[in-house]
Amino acid sequence: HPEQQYLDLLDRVLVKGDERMDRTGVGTKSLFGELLRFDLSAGQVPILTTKRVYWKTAVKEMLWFLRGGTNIQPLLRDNVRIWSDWPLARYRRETGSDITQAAFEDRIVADDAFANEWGDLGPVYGKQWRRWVDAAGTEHDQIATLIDTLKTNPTSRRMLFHAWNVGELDQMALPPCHMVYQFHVNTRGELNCLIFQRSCDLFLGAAFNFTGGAALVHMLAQQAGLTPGELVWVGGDVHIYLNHQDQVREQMARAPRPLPTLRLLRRPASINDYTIEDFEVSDYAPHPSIHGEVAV
Ligand code: DHF
Ligand code: TMP
Repeated sequence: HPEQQYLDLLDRVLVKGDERMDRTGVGTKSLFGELLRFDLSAGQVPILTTKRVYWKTAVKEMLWFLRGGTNIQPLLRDNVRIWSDWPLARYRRETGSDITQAAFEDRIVADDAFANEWGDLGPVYGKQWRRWVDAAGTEHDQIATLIDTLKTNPTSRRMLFHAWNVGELDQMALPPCHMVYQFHVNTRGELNCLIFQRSCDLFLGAAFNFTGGAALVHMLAQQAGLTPGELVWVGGDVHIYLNHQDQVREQMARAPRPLPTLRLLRRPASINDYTIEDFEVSDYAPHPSIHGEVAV
């Protein structure tokens, strides 16, 4: 079962991982340099079944990246709360306020000026993917360039986009984790994707990264006249937070179920025009969700 490699990785990290403190103060067990492969060619999509994953949230996050978004306001208007903690932490730190997360989110949604000042994460994924600014001040749309190359020169070995813009890291709420996406087209016209993720929260973030990556491959393949191939995921510092260990053990005790399938219901005119309604996931029958606190 394709999910077994993920469950085995959880086990390896728990058993063999170095235990140490990390930036957040929570502490992790961690291994360095791991690789997982997911075959997308038969329609199967890596949405974990050993816990319920809110796949629409992961796809909405990917659509937000593709629209060049860096402000959490459109996410919140779409009921996606996974990025709220970082702007909230900054707001509390800089104003001394003890506002609740719900009140902060309500204000971001209702008040554009407030959202502009406090809802932005800085030049994160969306900015770098769609509007990377070079030394001369010229903007580069890495996604448009990628799609163009997929169509015109699919044997290229230079099909990738990158979010690690060294000169802007200090303005980002969080430096990019899934920082490089490289693509490859095989002789059957299948689009393969390799994600390099420098840092991975195996219990919370990983599930979203696999699903978002698979959704991206489906969209790019459709736009370039290709079919989805393989998603190869490479992790640098792959870790389990110490306060997720019970949850991980519970998850590891569950038997994976058949993976669901993903289908795009229409072909939008461009990569900018996808909406969540374009994604159909079928036969997703996961085990119940498992809650874990995110380390900020
Ligand atoms: N920091 C840390 N420590 N771990 C992360 O995974 C992480 N991910 C980020 C930003 N910073 C991060 C962006 N992606 C959740 C999932 C992905 C994500 C951020 C948060 C999360 O909390 N997931 C919960 C709730 C899902 C929901 O609200 O729908 C989960 O149970 O999957
Ligand atoms: P770091 O910048 O100190 O590495 O912390 C980032 C944390 O967020 C780390 O635990 C990895 C996790 N993360 C993911 O796993 N996936 C993601 O998509 C994002 C944004 C973060």
